[in-house]
Amino acid sequence: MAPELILHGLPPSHPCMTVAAALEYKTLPFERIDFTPGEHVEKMQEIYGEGNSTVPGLLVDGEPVHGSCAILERLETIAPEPTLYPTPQVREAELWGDGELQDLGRRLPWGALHFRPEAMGTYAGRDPLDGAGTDFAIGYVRASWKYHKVSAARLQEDLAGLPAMLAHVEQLAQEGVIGGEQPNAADFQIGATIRVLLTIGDLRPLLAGSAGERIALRHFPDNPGDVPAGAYPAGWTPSR
Ligand SMILES: N[C@@H](CCC(=O)N[C@@H](CS)C(=O)NCC(=O)O)C(=O)O
Repeated sequence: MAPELILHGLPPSHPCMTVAAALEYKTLPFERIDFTPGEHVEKMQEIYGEGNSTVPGLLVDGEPVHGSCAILERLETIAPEPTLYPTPQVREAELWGDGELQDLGRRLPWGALHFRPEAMGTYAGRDPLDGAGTDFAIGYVRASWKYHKVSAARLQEDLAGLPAMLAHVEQLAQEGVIGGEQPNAADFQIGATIRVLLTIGDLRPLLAGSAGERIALRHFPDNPGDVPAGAYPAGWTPSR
C-alpha cells in the first residue's frame, strides 16, 4: 500500500514543482499544503527540524524528508518504477541543478521584479498590480533582495554567468543525460528552474529553441509569472 504523502511548499517554488512533477510521474497520490511566505520558516522547522526552514518537505507516513534531492531519492525507494535515476550521470546532473542552477531561479526573478514590481501579481496568476499593489510589491521585493542576498552587483554577475550555465544544460541534453523520452530526476530539477527563468521576458530570447526551454515547457507547461522584456538594465542581459 502506498504511504501517506504530504508535500509542504510555498506556491511559487521551483523545487516544489520538481517534487510535485516526480510524484505525478510515479503516480503517487499526495496532499499538498502551501504555507504563507514568512510563516513557512517556523512551520517548516517545527515539522522538519531546526535549520530546515526551506521548502519543499515531504512527510512519508509522518516521517520528515527535507529538500528536493532527498525527497526524490526517497520517492525512488517508495516506487522504484518508473525510475528517476536511470544512470549515475542523472544523479550528478540533478545535484548540479540543485546546487548551481537552482539559486538563479530565485535571484533572477527577484532581480527583475525590482525594476518591474507591478509584475509581482503575475506570479500569483493575476494581472499586473495597480498603484497600491505596486507600493506593497516595492517593499516586498526589497525585503526579498535582502533575504535572498540579491544585490545589483550579484545580479549583473548572475546574468553574465548565465550563458555558461545554459551551455552546460545543452551539453547534458546532447549527452542524453536529460531531455530523453523518459523523464528523470535531472529533467525535473533543471526543467523547473528553466521554467522560472522563462517567466522573465529579458531571458526568453536566450532560451528560445534550447534544450532547457523544451524540457521546461514539456514538464511544466503552465506556470504563472511574466516580467516584460526590458526589466534588467540595458546591456546586462547576455545576447545569444
Ligand atoms: N536546494 C533546496 C533549496 C530549497 C529552497 O531554497 N527553497 C526556497 C523556495 S524556491 C525557499 O524555501 N525559500 C524560502 C526560504 O529560504 O525561507 C531544495 O531544492 O530543496
